[in-house]
Amino acid sequence: MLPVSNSGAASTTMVLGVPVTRKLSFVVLLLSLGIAACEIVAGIHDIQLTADAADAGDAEAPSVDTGAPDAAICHRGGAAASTVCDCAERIDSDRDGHMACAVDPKEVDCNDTDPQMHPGATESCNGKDDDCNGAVDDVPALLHGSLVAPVDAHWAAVGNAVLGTTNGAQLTKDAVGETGAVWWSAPYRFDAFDMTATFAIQNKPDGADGCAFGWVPSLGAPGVGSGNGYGLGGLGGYAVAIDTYQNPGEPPAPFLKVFGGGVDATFTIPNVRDGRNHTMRVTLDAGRLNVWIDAFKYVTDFAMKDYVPFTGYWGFAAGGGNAFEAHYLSDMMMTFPNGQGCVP
Ligand SMILES: [Ca+2]
Ligand SMILES: [Ca+2]
Ligand SMILES: [Ca+2]
Ligand SMILES: [Ca+2]
Repeated sequence: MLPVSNSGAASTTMVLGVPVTRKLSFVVLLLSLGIAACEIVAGIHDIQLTADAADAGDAEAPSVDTGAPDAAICHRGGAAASTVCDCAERIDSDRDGHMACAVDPKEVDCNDTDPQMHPGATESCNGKDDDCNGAVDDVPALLHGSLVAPVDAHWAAVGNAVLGTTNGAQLTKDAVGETGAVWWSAPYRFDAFDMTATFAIQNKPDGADGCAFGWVPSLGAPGVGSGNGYGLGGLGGYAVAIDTYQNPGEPPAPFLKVFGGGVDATFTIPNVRDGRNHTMRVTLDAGRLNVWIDAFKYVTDFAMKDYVPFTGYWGFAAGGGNAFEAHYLSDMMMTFPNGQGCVP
């Protein structure tokens, strides 16, 4: 074994005929020669996270820790390791302050050759797991595009819906048998979301059938269902609807309806069929639904029975039949707070 000082103090040593003025440089030299530094400093020195005074003014890498050795089980690459980190793994090669192996799994550098990737980094849409949390491009998504001209290119109108009017989208006209919807034309995973829509329903007491925010697994073809489902009929998935037609056993119209899967529930709300703008906010998290109308909460932690997150599309639809009315959507915004990926 080669001689080495463990004091941490600067010293001059001859190694393989080369004068090494500092222990740091000595270890670096050994590493560069392919000699495991642990052989020399086993149980005594770890690799340091940041430059120390001895590093001042040079660009040595990797750097060396003169502190106490690690003894705990470490983690590497996001998985628990069965052994302590070996010496080579305790090198902060890219000098971003994190190593490829660490006791705390949250501190593991998932790419020790990329200084932009490390725990605590900001995730961005670049195909990399910047923050080393195990998910690539898990960027919280805020989706908000104009429904008035110029209309955001993400919006797709189907059925009788018309985008880009002065009030946004007109989903149905005051005419028999109209159905229409607007969809954000990119798929997202519906595990948790926070959606707010601004809608208006024609002031027509004998109108029908209503409008709905829907999140569905597929838009199908032509991407809009029958009027007998607020423009969502046949698409599956889930919806929160303003129902404007009172069938037997239902609350006075308009009322709130939550349906899809094994869920079918109604809730009483104030009259929003008055030709004015109203807001609907819907949040879903861990299979629990909350709904606000005009900032008042009418559905609180409603359990969506057997809800399983799925990937699909979200939008706002409306429909009528032999009874009918006009429906409008002037604004709609969706947030996926848990990180859903980049906006396509
Ligand atoms: Ca690193
Ligand atoms: Ca890194
Ligand atoms: Ca990530
Ligand atoms: Ca990324």
